[in-house]
Amino acid sequence: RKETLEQLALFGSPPSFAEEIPVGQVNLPPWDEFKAAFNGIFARGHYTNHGPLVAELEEAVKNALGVRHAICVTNGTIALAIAARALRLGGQVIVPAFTFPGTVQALSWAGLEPVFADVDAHTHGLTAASVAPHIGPQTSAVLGVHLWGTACDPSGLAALCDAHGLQLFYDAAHAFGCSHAGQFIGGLGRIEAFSFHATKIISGAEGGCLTTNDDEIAARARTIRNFHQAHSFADVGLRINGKMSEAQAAMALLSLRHFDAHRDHNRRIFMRYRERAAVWRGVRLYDYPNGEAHNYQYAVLEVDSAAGLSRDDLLDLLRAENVLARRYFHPGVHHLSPYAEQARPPLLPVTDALCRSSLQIPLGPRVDEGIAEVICGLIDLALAHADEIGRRLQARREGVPG
Ligand code: T4K
Repeated sequence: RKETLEQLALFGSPPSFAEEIPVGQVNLPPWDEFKAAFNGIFARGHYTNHGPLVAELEEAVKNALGVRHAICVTNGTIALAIAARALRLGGQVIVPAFTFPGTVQALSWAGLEPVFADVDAHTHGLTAASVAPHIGPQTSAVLGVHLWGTACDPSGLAALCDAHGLQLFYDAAHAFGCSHAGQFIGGLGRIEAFSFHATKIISGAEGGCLTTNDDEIAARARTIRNFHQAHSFADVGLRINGKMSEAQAAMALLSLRHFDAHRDHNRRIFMRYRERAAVWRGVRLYDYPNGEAHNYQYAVLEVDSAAGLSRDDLLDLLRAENVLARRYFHPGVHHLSPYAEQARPPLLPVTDALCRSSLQIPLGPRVDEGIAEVICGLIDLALAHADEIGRRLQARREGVPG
């Protein structure tokens, strides 16, 4: 445990960790189970195009989340683009900019115009109040993001969308195993899109899944995911190759089998962070809704001016120690190409503030209590000497020795 400024790697001492501790750590299944699953794929010689493991995964997701339909696809971004086409949207869709670029890019690939709305400072998601001013004659839908697994104002947005005749759908990339009002996320809005990327609680290395309780929308999504005429369940027009492979399904099934253990581990580490964060001045740990199920996959800090040092100073300090914290999400999608080139840039003060203040710290199978304790100790040290660290880093940036 480091006690003084001179012990910090930022100022020349060896890092706290010899190996890098990343965010987005992969939940790998036991090797034997992985081998057995892949032996099965090799024995069957069925690698893709609606194999038995994809069917098994769809069944398992339906049962786990309590939804009528699960449609597995190749990744979360394609899932969103397929969802938008299955809803037959046109014109503009209201979406947050405080999200991963894939959320918004999916809309563009579906031929839609994203319109950015601000998010709530506490939940980090859209609200009915933040969306309402952006509704216009071209608006066809609202795409909410359950960021960090927190449900995105489902009742407020549903009421608003009903009142204006808009479709509501969700990016649930972060939200597998998280609930809202006691129900698992998966059946909210018209359709929801999960990601099974390596960094997610359920991992197929790459992968994604659509869930809905609407039979017609499910039939359209199932048809759009496959460009082959033989797999037609609805009249959809343009289609794409969005099929999930057997290899992806095998990994995702194993991930699902071990979900409870991964979630419990995450929760233990998250609770350690929460306990330690309670006394931090100017650094808030994003907390999850009380009384709901959660996957505890993300530990997100917000660094404000009371901390005495900036988010980027804390980031530099941690990274020097091989704690590979990340600025998720920075910059906001509205500042990224091609959206930054809009004639009238949107005003999103809460989003811009969050992009400046938020920092994701490591959580996952490679973080045990000891590692979490060292990370918290580094933050304690940073806060105790915030002024001096800020001064030294500023001097370094300006090329002044010391
Ligand atoms: N909506 C939301 C809200 C999302 O967060 C995402 C994806 C999507 C939609 C789209 O879903 P997908 O189309 O991806 O299914 C990563 C992921 O690639 C991306 O899936 C994820 N969100 C996003 C938050 O993070 P990068 O470019 O920042 O990933 P990368 O490669 O820098 O990895 C992050 C960290 O994870 C690394 O520090 C190390 C660790 N890692 C990563 C990979 C790929 C591993 O330990 N092993 C690995 O194999 O986007």
